[in-house]
Amino acid sequence: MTDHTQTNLVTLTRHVFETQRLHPDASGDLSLLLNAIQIGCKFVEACVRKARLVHLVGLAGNQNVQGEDQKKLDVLSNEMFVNALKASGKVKMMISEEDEDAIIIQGSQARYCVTFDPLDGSSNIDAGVNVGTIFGIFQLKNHTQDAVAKDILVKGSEIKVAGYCMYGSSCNIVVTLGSGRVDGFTLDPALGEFILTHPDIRVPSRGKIYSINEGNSLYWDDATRAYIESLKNGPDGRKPYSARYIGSMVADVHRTLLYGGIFAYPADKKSRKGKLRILYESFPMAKIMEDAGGKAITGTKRILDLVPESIHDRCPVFMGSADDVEDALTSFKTHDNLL
Ligand code: P6P
Repeated sequence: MTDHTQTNLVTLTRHVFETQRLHPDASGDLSLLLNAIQIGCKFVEACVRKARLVHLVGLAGNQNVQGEDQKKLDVLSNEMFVNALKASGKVKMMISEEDEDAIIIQGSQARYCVTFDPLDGSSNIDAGVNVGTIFGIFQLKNHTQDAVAKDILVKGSEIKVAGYCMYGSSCNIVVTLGSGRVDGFTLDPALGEFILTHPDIRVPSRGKIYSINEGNSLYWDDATRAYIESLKNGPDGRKPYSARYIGSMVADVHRTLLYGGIFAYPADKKSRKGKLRILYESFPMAKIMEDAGGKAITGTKRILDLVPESIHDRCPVFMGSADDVEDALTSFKTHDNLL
């Protein structure tokens, strides 16, 4: 009987070190930073997995900067990532969805700012729906003095590393280390390691799925409404697209990345800049989508060309298969839309 046990495992840690070795001038700081992020993801995975058993689910009695009720897991996840990143010694500033102000490490000579949403989609936790952590890593230009929040108000294309961890039936990290490729890793609980399972992910050039909250259609502008209608009626003589919407960005983007199609959270009359936050949702996901061969726009411009006005600034999002996003852009040019 042939033993199929894998003995040459590519773990995320090995993948990061092998990528680092491609850059002789690399300091190794990013590798240590990514190790801290891995620790945070493993902790959150363990908490999400046992949430119902230890009554972690349910409101923590606080509200975050977005005015949303914080769930216990939000609070725990945020604390874990902040502590792990601080302990790495490689972070100068952090921007978290759960903290109103930038978290600045006084006196740090580190070069990196990490933007993250520690538990995106957390309103779905009680229903056992997939939730996730989204992160981006930026190299700060000023790394001699203490950082200030405005140091991270830079163009999205400055992002160096982008990734997410999805907590569901399995725990998956999808990451681009800035070399133009996206790889997926699955946590092996027995080893406590993320193992390469989805090498060099490429998003299909066109899909058959559209993903948007149609409950907001009353507030959409004509451009969004016309484009979505075109998908429902069968664009250019093709079969109508199927609708899939989970309401957890990590889950909706992960499906779009693997299956193709388009995910959208547009600006509308209720949310004039859309809902998704630029620094720790739109930028990281746009970087991943582009490095996997897809596209990501606000409706009129490339998301990675944006410069946020504040650390919790928002933007409209249309991202996914290149041909689908191009079709959306063409459709929008024939209608006036909000942004
Ligand atoms: P809606 C979760 O709160 C989140 O920020 C994203 O994960 C998700 O894509 C979006 O909001 C869902 O928003 O308004 O459709 O429930």
